[in-house]
Amino acid sequence: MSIRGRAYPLPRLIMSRILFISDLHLSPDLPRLTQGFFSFLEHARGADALYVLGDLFEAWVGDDHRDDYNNAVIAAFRALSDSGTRLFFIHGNRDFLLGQSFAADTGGTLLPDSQVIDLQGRPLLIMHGDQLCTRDEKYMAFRAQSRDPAWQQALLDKPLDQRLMIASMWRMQSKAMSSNKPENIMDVTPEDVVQVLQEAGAATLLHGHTHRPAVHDITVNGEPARRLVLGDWQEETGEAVTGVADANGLHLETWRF
Ligand SMILES: [Mn+2]
Repeated sequence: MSIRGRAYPLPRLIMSRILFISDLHLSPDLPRLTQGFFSFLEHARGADALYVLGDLFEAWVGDDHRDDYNNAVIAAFRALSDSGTRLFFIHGNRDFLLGQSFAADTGGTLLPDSQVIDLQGRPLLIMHGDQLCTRDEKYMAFRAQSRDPAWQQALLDKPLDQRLMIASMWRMQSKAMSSNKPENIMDVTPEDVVQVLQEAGAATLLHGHTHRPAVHDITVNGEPARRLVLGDWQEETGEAVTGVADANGLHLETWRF
C-alpha cells in the first residue's frame, strides 16, 4: 500500500463550511463573470452547502428555456451537488420564475422567500432582501403581482420568444426607474429588518439585492444583532462579495475572478 497513493481518505474536517452568494445576474453578455461563476463552483467543492440568495440570473423566463448557456450553468451546479455539496436556491426579483425542474436538474432545493437555517446552533435568517425595500411602493406592487401563482402561470403559458421580449422590456424599465429613485428608497427599511428578525427569532440576517455589501451592527429587542449584505458580481473588476460560515463564524469574503 503506497503512502503517496490515496490509500486513506482524508479525515473529514470537523468544521463545516457553508457558502452564500447572490446577485450574480448571470447573462451570456457577461463572459468574465460567467467564467468567475464556474470557477467559484469549483472552489465550492468540499463545502457542506451553497446557498444562492436570489438573482442568480439576470432574467429567467421559465424552466423550459434551455439554451446552451442555461444548460451549462445547470450542469455546473449538478457537478457540485453530485460531489456532495448541498445546494439551495432562493428566488430574486429577476429570477422569480425559477421552478422545480430547474432545482431538480441541479440537484438542489428551492427554498421559500425567507428561511431560518441553523448555523452551528444559532439561527440565521436568509432571504433575497427585496421584500425589505418596502419604501419602494411601485416595486412592492410588482412583487406582489409577480409572486402570484396564477399570474406566473399566465406568463409561462406565453410562447418562449414572447417571454424573452417581456423580460428584456422589464430590464429596461427597471434601469430607467432605478436611476430616478432616491437612494434611501432603494435600500431596506430599517424597521422591517428588526421586524423580520423578531419574527424569525434570529439575531443575524443575511441577504443580497441592494448591491451594498456591508456588515451592519443593529439592535433587536435591546440585544446586539447583525445584518450582513452580500454584493453583486462585477464584470469589470472581477469581484464579488460572498458569505462564508466556517470556523471563523459568518463573515463576508471577496471572491476575485
Ligand atoms: Mn435583486
